Amino acid sequence: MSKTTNAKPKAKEADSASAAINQQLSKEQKIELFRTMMRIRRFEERSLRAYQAKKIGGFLHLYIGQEAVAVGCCSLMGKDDHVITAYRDHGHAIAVGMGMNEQMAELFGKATGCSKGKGGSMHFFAPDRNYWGGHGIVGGQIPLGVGLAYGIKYKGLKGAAMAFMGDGAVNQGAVHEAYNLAALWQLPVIFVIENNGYSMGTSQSRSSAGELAKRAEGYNMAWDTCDGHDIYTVRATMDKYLKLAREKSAPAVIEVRTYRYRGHSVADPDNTYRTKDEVEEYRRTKDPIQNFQSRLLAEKVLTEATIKEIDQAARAEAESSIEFAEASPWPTVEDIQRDVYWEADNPSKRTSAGRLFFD
Ligand SMILES: Cc1ncc(C[n+]2csc(CCOP(=O)(O)OP(=O)(O)O)c2C)c(N)n1
Ligand SMILES: [Mg+2]
Repeated sequence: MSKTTNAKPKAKEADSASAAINQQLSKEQKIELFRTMMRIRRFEERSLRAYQAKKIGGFLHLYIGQEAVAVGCCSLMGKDDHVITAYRDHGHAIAVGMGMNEQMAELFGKATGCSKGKGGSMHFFAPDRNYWGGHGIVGGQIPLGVGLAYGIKYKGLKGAAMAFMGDGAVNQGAVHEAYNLAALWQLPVIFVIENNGYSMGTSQSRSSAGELAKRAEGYNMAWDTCDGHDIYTVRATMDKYLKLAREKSAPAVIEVRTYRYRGHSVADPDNTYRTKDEVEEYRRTKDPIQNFQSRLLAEKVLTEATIKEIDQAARAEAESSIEFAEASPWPTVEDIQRDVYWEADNPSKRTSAGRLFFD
């Protein structure tokens, strides 16, 4: 993985467990964070097997290795906070509370899926949980995240939008247009760069000049970096900037350093741009679930027995989501044009003119 030259102090990473936001966690809440990370990992592993069995078509971008980022960030959400991300979106969906059944059904293309089987892996949505997807155009979700923040401010709410992107997305022009408006209009948005070191098969050092989050300085925005393998650090860092966003409507760019163990999409070759040793080294020394597990064992929050129980329950839940997806109906032909344009679904309220579909 390419090295970044981070000039920022890392003292906060030394003991993020002592940050107030982590100190105030109850034993049950810590177990819940751990359980959510474990559920993401088991869901992803099970969906990979289903993909290999040809039950899932299209792409499948797994979140394995990055669990502490989505769970850490989403665990801080209040009722007026919103989340939007790219196509690597299963982890965030579980982190905001979406069930495995509607996720697996979506992967299978079934009508009971979270997007009625019409979105697939890259387009998980749960507006009722303030989760706005699931977007396939690299960086395309970032202006939309600024729109969410604009809505929050316009309505006078004390919320914030978290707009997630990868390390490759930072080079998209639309991201810079979004930064500009967020800073100009002082919108409550946190741009979260999940830096897993690669965009497809291109390492950060081959694609990006300078330090990623520091680009915020050009827009007079706050920025920071943090270790994304440690959920306490993610929470401590994000809490600070979420509070500034909610209370002072201040935007920020946060780079969270993480790693993905699987190929970009599971159908992609994974041995051409990085070594097996590199992946193994991350697994052995930085795995976010192992890290948190060790912490919680030391804190006497978990025991070997409870870890096993949580793991088995997550596996069983993933397995039963497969059964649910298998048993679910396919979307119908009649349904194909529904949920595409709001105007088509609500003709009596339509105010625009023009044709919505091609003949
Ligand atoms: C505008 C656009 N260009 C190219 C692609 C093809 N593409 C899909 S994912 C990806 C890499 C993005 O990497 P990164 O932002 O680091 O996210 P990660 O996959 O690591 O989560 C590319 C180039 C695309 N989907 N959209
Ligand atoms: Mg990346």
